Amino acid sequence: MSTTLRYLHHPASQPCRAAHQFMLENDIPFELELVDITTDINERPEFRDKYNPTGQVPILVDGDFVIWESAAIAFYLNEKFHCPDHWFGRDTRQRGHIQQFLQWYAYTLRLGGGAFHWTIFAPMIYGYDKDFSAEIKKGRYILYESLDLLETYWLKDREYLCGDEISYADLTAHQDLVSHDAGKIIPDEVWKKHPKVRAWFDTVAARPHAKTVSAWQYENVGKILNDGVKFEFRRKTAVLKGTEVHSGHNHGITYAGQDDSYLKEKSARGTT
Ligand SMILES: N[C@@H](CCC(=O)N[C@@H](CS)C(=O)NCC(=O)O)C(=O)O
Repeated sequence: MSTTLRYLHHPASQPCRAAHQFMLENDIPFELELVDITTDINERPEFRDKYNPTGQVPILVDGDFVIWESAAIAFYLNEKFHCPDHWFGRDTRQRGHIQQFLQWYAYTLRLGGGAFHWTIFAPMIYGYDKDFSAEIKKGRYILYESLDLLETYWLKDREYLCGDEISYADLTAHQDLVSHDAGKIIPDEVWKKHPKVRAWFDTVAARPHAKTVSAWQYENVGKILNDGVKFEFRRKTAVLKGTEVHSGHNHGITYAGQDDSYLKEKSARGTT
């Protein structure tokens, strides 16, 4: 018996957009269900018990099977629907390479999303009188480091991140940069120093489904930046967990990038 797939998501979420785009690109039938993460609905015990103990989206419900983590969702669907091999790799090496990217991404580019979150959404969650400069600095540091590696390693001699064809790695990384692009987090001079990343970003952005899933982000972040629109967040917790700066929690050990030295050094070298 076939069941209708339910995809629980929010369009402001980079991982949600990536798996969403994967489903659209592969004509996978599903029903879209909005989880309003501007409220605390996803933090409630009943939501966590039923769907995801971390409370995060995206979540895929396939009958009595529930799976979360965007890359795992796409991987599951890739197998279930026998999608073209290029998405998760045609051979052992390419499959390994794509997994390598996804794991690298999770602790680099993804956490660099803090630069966006703490600049654009955090004031609406915690108040405009709060100082998020430490979080933003940390996010930018990780983001710029990630951009450097995208430029000099992942895209060094190929059109896409893991080869000459698009893979899930491209969808996930692209959607992270969509948020930065919409939030004008990456200055023009930094884009200019990463021409391969820029060309790759534009190539992936030109895919019709990229536009479909990114439209909400560009439109609404545009309203925040250009028209001073403020969204009401009925929650007082970070939407991008893992990107907060907890100065007292690391026994006073400073993390690289806590001061401006990295950013200054990079701009002195002309690399950011
Ligand atoms: N590693 C996860 C990250 C998911 C994630 O960060 N989701 C965020 C939105 S971008 C979320 O649900 N935030 C709401 C919350 O944490 O309460 C994935 O790839 O699915």
